Amino acid sequence: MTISWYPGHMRKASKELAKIMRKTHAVIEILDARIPAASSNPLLASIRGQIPCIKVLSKADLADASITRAWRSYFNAQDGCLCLLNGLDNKLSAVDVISAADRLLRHSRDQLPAKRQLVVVGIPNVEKSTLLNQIADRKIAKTGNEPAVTKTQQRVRLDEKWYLVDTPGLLWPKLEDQTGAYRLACTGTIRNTAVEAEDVAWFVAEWLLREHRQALSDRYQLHASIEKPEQLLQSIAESRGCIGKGGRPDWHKTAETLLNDYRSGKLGRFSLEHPPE
Ligand SMILES: Nc1nc2c(ncn2[C@@H]2O[C@H](COP(=O)(O)OP(=O)(O)OP(=O)(O)O)[C@@H](O)[C@H]2O)c(=O)[nH]1
Ligand SMILES: [Mg+2]
Repeated sequence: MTISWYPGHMRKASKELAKIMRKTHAVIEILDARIPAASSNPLLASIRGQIPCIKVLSKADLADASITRAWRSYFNAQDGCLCLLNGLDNKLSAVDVISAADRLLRHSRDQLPAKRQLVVVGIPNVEKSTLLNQIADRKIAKTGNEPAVTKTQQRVRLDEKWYLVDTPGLLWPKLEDQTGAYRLACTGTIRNTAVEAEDVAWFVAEWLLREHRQALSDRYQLHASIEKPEQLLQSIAESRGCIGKGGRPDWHKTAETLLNDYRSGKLGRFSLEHPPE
């Protein structure tokens, strides 16, 4: 199945984002630490243009720590860019974000107005609103473990100089790279009505069997003979009681079980992407 998801509210949100860029001094682009390449939205790159960017690798608690460090070095080597990590075990504060923005803008300090604006952008469900609440230190924006929770921009004052704007999660009109699209789907970025859970679980099963066989064996007590995705899914259906009418496996429930285990980190901390050499 070809994955594609660009609902009308995203088209509208991208226009609204372009409008506030003129008054924006730095952008905070949130990337999923497990898939920093697939979660880099080309539409956001073009809307941002040359505005300095803090890249935040989010949900770092779910990604491989050493691969995430390599990604941080990769982004820190880019012009006009500074990379920070955020996760349950390493929460960014307003001080971290403001001092990163000040460092990024140190050469143009004299031309900056008294009131400055940071805008949080990124794909859906990547923790933009969570970060806004976290650094404002109060619950302002609605958050939720599903894509497209935020539908409108929301602005909050951080200190006497800095304002922060939360924005709706954005994808782009055509997901040309379907491997990237499947990575987005398996981390929970694409609304579940726009994908088949069984297809996404198959993608995850193939990848885990190839790269993280031991983690699968530990969680599902796999028999050594299991090599193929269909065998893995059959085994999960049996061991987790995902059985439907007539005693046959309920493939949808089986798929959701595997996806939930992966997304919640129960299988381990795994990154799907390495930085380019
Ligand atoms: N593992 C992990 N999950 C997190 C973390 N922060 C947030 N989450 C999860 O990410 C979900 C989505 O967070 P939101 O902040 O609503 O995401 P968003 O980017 O604002 O999403 P949209 O508004 O839909 O674009 C939350 O419900 C949490 O389940 C984190 O540091 N680690
Ligand atoms: Mg949000």
